[in-house]
Amino acid sequence: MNPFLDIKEEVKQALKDKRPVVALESTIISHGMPYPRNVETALMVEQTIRDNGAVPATIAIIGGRLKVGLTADDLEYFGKKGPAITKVSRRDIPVVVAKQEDGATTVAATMIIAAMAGIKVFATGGIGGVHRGAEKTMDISADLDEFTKTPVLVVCAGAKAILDLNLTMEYLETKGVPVFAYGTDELPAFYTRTSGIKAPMRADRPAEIAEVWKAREALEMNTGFIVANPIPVEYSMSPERINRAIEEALFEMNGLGIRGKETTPYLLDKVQKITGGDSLESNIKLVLNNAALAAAIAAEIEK
Ligand code: PSU
Ligand code: MN
Repeated sequence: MNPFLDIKEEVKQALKDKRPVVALESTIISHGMPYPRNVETALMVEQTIRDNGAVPATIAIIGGRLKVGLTADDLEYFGKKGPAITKVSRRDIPVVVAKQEDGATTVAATMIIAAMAGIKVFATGGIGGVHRGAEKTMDISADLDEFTKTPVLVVCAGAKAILDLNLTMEYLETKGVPVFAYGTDELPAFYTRTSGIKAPMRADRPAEIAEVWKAREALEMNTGFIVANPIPVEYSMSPERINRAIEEALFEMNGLGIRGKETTPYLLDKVQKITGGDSLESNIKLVLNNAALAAAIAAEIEK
């Protein structure tokens, strides 16, 4: 066992008994939503996973320890401290561990720690991707490369339109990452159910995805999977409205010269402000929807 890992007793027991466990990230809490909705959401997501028969394991770094399973006090701490906590992706893990600091883990970093603990399934809202204008900026999230080397299945609601979805899909194809659209032929785009982009693969039941996962295991391929689960119709937003907000946020960001790891948190916050919080409501609902599907897939994998 990795000497830096601290797995919560409940999670440890579930893994030992081969019961379903679902990992959750902490950057979505600190950098993805405002306080106190971020903490409320984190608690609701954990409850949704329990209601669907799995054990939740929110992942973060506290005092340099890799924590798998947080307490309600930990969630409050991360939510309240917000963007003052270091956002940790793959490259940052050894630095934060060496300095014994706190870190909020992105999708990439959460996948790494989940895999160390033996957790196979992870639920979130949106993953990072290839940013618009990446042919000049080369801004491609480290999340995408993580799927080439870390075998964790991530349930998300597609990628946000702050990204270039076509380039993101091309990149994932090149890298050999399976992407399933759940119950649809089209790639969902986070706030909206449609994107105009045909999904490479479609799955209609958790058992279908679990079967492909088991084939991957048998083949000993260290590839992660992406399951893109469309936002429920009743919470989806108008594409015109959300795209206008995104255009405005991108314009302001370019004017400010924001780069690197700051771009995604800046855009998420700006879009929430421009839409007067409506996008936040949709965001919360889609995360809960993803948590339920992730629990169902985790249960099928352990069957
Ligand atoms: N997209 C969202 N919400 C989020 C994120 C992305 O819709 O909260 C967060 C996730 O933690 C993701 C990270 O892993 O942003 C990606 O950051 P970057 O683009 O800097 O890799
Ligand atoms: Mn980036």
